[in-house]
Amino acid sequence: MKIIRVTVTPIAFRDPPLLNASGIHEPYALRSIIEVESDNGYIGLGESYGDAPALAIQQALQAPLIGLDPFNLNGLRQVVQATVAAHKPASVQGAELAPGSHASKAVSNAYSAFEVAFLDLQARSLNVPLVDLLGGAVRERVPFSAYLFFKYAQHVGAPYPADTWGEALSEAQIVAQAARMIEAHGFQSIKLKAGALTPEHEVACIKALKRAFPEHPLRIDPNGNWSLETALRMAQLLGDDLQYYEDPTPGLEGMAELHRHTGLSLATNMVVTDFDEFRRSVALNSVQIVLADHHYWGGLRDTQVLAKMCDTFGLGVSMHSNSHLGISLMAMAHVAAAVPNLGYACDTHYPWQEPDEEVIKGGKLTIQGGCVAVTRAPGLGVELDYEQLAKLHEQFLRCGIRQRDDVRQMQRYQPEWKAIKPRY
Ligand code: GKR
Ligand code: MG
Repeated sequence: MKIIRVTVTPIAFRDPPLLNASGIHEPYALRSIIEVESDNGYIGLGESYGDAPALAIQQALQAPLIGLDPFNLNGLRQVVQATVAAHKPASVQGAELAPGSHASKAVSNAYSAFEVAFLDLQARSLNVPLVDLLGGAVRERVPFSAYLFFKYAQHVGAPYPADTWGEALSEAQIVAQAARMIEAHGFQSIKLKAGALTPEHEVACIKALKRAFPEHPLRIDPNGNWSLETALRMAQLLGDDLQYYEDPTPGLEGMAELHRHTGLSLATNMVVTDFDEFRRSVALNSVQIVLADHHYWGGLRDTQVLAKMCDTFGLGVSMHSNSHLGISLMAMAHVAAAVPNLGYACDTHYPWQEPDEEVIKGGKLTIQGGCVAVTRAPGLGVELDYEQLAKLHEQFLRCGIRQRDDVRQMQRYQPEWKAIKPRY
């Protein structure tokens, strides 16, 4: 089997004005859609970062991958390494919440983007679901959590009509957001993205959620925007309200000290983002739960390796998310289905994406009872809708955004806004 076509299409889709530690989401999120076609007529799909540095490498890989056997993942890795070495990607400022833009992750990001498409292609040609290539599903349905954000009602400059979620800044508005998300998708656990408003207010919102949803495990994620002192103070206020405390304070050392003082379970997608940081985290006992993300951990197979290592070192494992569409959601579901020790509902931004902006046939995938059902059709079990792909590509060309920058976007609301970490 030989690859005869590789196409990387950048797309942009509407993204609500969601607040976070860096600032605020821009009106459009960027992704790339990857197609890898083999000489027996199958097409494997992938979805990855669409920010300029990641996209440049993905596009540079289109030609050198022609002729490769899609079963040759070691060959893919060699081609990716050579292409990244030739490109020397630079680090991007203001994008620390978009791991796709970290220069140090260039090889694992690019490898992952194509590994998923290669595995999809392998599975389609073998007529099996992709999860079977990962050892088979230990669960048919993968749990996800309701991912809440503080948000404004409308983007600055009103580039398109306001979304239907409205403003969410107060306790009551956050509880209403959770209620709507749970009503629509049946989520069984709740995550609040924090680090945006004052820590005391964000903790008060957790308390309000606890009163409204006493049975739902809760998490708060300030993205390292609280000093150690603040994180300790908030831990006291939070008591045992949380299932886990996600990235409250920056750095492996800070997290280790927080755990030493509080005994709380700490989760991360910020201080353990590669195997070297994993090793250092184990030595310091910095975190107890690693939030994997195949997009920057080097693909579906390396995510399984990470999960195995978590098991070996007695750590929990779950999954992190950035803004994404259905190909990524299904890739997450297939790998999560093949991770026996997945102990917590995974994150997903998916409910925030508009129903008319899915790139797969049939529109948005359903999340029911808080779970995504793992497809049993060959490969990832999803097909590209080429009209939607063309529409979202057009939107990419028009929107003018080439690199996520939540800091610069916040400066459009507050010109004096600065990137400060930790802010509180
Ligand atoms: O989309 O604003 C966001 C999130 O803050 C995202 O960028 C983070 O990477 O969801 C992520 C997280 O759990 O840290
Ligand atoms: Mg996080």
